Formats: sequence, structure tokens, C-alpha cells
Amino acid sequence: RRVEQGLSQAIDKGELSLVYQPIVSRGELEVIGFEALVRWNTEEYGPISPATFIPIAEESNVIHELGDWILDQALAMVQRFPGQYVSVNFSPRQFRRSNFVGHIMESVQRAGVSPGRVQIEITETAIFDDAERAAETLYKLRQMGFRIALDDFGTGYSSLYNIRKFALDSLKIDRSFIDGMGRERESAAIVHSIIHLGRALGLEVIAEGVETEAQVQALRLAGASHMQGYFFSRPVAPDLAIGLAEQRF
Ligand code: G
Ligand code: G
Ligand code: MN
Ligand code: NA
Repeated sequence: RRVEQGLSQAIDKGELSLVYQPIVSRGELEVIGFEALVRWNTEEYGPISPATFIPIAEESNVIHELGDWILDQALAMVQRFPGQYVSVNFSPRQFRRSNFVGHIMESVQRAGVSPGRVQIEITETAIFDDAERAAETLYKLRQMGFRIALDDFGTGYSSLYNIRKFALDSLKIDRSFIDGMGRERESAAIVHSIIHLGRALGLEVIAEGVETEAQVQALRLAGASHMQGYFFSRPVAPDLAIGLAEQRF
């Protein structure tokens, strides 16, 4: 309750900000996009993690106010990048909002941003509860030129059979599997399977949570399309992100 009220005021008080983490291509290790991640620095308690406040916002309509603010910030930012896309996280409730497609289209038009510069990140939970409706929403978004990524892939309960029905551009392998890759055969096997699945379905596969050189080498060999993680950069403030945009890693 307190968090919910605090969030509603946080925007006006200027306590929210976005940080950006580069997504790097496998071959040349060029920055092809940035994931936008929200941060909340409260006057009273200091920083609160989105892992804490997003689920609370998600329980009420505050998520819409918050989500609109995040999208507008990210759309203003992408115009400062020399060509990269911005990847924005949408929670299940945002995705299921009535007229989500019209709403997001209006935002990009108002900002003067081409939909091709925007990647929409959604989780399996958002699309599998009402698969038919979700499939239609994704189809429309993709028709308009948005990129669609399925986030935290492998942790949800997606049926592999259903994946092909959704208009997707990429699968993001959850970082727990990347983390386990060097230690457990099971994690490595899962990473390889997701990469093969993605390829077979004509999707890009983005590995998240890449922290070591050894993981970079293993993922390149395995054929991941793109990588993201602390090895390249932590999520950083806008001005620092601009500085990273033309960097090779
Ligand atoms: O950035 P960090 O690793 O602290 O994020 C923790 C969780 O919060 C992750 O699951 C991430 O997807 C989620 N998150 C971060 N920023 C946003 C955002 O702007 N919108 C939504 N819906 N979730 C976000
Ligand atoms: O759920 P989602 O994938 O959107 O969340 C991304 C989260 O992962 C962000 O909170 C971000 O700060 C975090 N993150 C990004 N790169 C790394 C990494 O290399 N290691 C770890 N542990 N977390 C990371
Ligand atoms: Mn994400
Ligand atoms: Na993720």
C-alpha cells in the first residue's frame, strides 16, 4: 500500500530513472541495442529494486502510469542512440491492457520514433495465460514493425509447441542458465537446446547475464545471436550509454 502510493508520487518527485544495458552482437561484438531498466531511488529508504516494486505496481493500475512513463523515457532516449534499438520490459498486466497495441503505437508516433527501433520484452506468463489473444496482439505489433522478445526464456511454462504460433523476433535465455553453464551439464544442455530451437524457428537468441570471457566463448561456439551482461557492461545512466554505443568489446 505504502509502496503503491509512493510509486504514484515517485514520478512527480523525480525519484525514478532508467538505466541502459548494451546488447552485443556475437560476431563483431558491436552494440546492436540497449535494454532499458527502471530504477527507483526513494527519499526515505534509498534505492528499491524493480524486482520488489514492479510486482507491487502490477497489482494495481499504477503499473500503467509507471509503464507509460518508462516507455516515454525510453522513446526519448532511443533518438539519441546512433542506430541501436531500445528494448523495453512490459509486465503481463500492461500487455493485457485493452488496446495495448493502439496505446503503444500512439506513444511511438507522438515521440516520432520508428517502431523498428523498439523491442518489446514480454515474459512467458504474459502470453500463455490467454494464448489466442496474445498471439493476435503480437501479430499486430509485429505488423507495425516492432521487434518482439520473449524474456527470461526457459523459466516459465511455455509449451514449445505453442512458441511457433507467436510472432517473435527473439528468445532471451534466462541468466540462470548462463550462470550454470560452466558448472552443470544440465544448464549447458538447456542453453544449447534453446539456441537450436531458436534457430530452427528462425528466431534470434539473446543470452542474458553473461559475466565471463569463458561464457562469451562458449556462447559464440554454441551459436547464440547476441549477448548481454556484466562482462560487457552493467546497466548505465543515459550519458554513459551513449558513450558505449559505438564501442567494440
Ligand atoms: O534491473 P534489475 O535486474 O534489477 O531488474 C529486476 C527485475 O525487474 C527484472 O525482472 C526486470 O525485468 C524487471 N524490470 C526492470 N525494469 C523494468 C521495467 O522498466 N519494466 C518492467 N515491467 N520490469 C522491469
Ligand atoms: O528479467 P530481466 O531479464 O528483464 O532482468 C534483467 C536483470 O538482469 C536486470 O536487473 C539487470 O540488472 C540484471 N543483469 C543484467 N546483466 C547481468 C549479469 O551479467 N549478471 C547478473 N547477475 N545480473 C544481470
Ligand atoms: Mn528483460
Ligand atoms: Na530476462
